[in-house]
Amino acid sequence: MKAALLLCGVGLSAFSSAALGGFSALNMPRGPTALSQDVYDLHMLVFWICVAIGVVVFGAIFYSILTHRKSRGVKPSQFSHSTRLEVVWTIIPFVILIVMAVPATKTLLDMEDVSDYDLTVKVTGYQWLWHYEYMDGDAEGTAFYSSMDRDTRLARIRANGLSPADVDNYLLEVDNPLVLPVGKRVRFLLTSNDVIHSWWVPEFGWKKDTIPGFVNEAWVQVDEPGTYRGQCAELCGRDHAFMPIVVVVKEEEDYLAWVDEQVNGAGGEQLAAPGLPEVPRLGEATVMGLLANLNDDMPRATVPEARGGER
Ligand SMILES: [Cu+2]
Repeated sequence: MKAALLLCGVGLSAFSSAALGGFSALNMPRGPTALSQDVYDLHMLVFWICVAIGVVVFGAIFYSILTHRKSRGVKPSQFSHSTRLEVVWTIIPFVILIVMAVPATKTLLDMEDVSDYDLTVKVTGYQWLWHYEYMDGDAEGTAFYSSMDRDTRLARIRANGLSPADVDNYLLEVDNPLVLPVGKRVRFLLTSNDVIHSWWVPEFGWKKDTIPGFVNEAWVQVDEPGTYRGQCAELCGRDHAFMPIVVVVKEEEDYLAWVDEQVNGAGGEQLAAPGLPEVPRLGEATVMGLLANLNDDMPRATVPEARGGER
């Protein structure tokens, strides 16, 4: 009997640690930025408040069912309208809401504050790829399209014999990733050429819609070099699931080498994918003009339908 209990105990603890390990994989990622840490902390605060409320409410229900049931001869009390109770259950939720609202407001304000940036990248959504343009800083003028990589495209077609299992980062890899310097405050200006898309890298802690005729703003400061992946998070059409986002964050030196390659080397030519149209380049003043005068003269370029596989 003791052995069976011990076995049960070991089994249970193994199950719970596996469940906890799995939980962190299911949970929101912490991310490499101070902002994403704040978002994660906020998420966990609200989560644990919900857990506590659940435990208290269900605890009260089960306690009442078990100890005050009819079969134990308990007589129900006949009172109605307790003013004291009404006051208590109004004040407690109010306090809980304040506890959640204060850090949430602080984080939201921080998220929307795009001042004091070091460089600006304009992101334009297309059905179904992204266009990035560096509007200032060392890489000013660099612009390129970023679409799903060739191996993933091939693996999507069964006749190729290439299995998705054989492709690294299937559906999450691009030909030209967005490259950013580490520790720099990057402002994004996000817009769209055709329909609404949404630029989302989960580890950055936010997503932002890209809307035709509008320019949305967001920012990120990544403090750890690395590769961060995301996808379009808006149902934008047939190939909605096939417009991944890859952001490569490089150390200052590596970033400058990349910039040099784009500005002076062959990088620019490679990046101008054949068959894709030139996107009109917008200056800072133009973008600000657009913000003030929405829906007017939004530059449009059409992307040819047959793009896949020819690269
Ligand atoms: Cu999209």
